[in-house]
Amino acid sequence: MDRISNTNLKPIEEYNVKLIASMIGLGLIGGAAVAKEATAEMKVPAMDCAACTVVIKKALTQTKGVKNVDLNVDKRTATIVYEDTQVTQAEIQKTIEKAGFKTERSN
Ligand SMILES: [Cu+2]
Repeated sequence: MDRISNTNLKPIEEYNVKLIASMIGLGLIGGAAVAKEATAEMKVPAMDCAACTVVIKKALTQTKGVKNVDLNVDKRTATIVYEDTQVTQAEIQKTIEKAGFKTERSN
């Protein structure tokens, strides 16, 4: 019984190694080394208190491809780091606007 499962296991292990290798090749795994990161900077004039930032941050962190959200209430700016293979700056701005805040691109 042990013998049979051992011989059955080997091709699966080999397959997994090949699969992982091809995933690295495709850039599906491997993290920052292969991912293309971009930064979107914008003004959010109506973002004037902590409650606003909570709403905006929640909307953005639920957006695929968004890696980091930095909101500055005093300056009314938003700096978002994202993977440009998964989302665009225009989509990020649309997300913020859907949450109720107009945006002005500043980069
Ligand atoms: Cu507010």
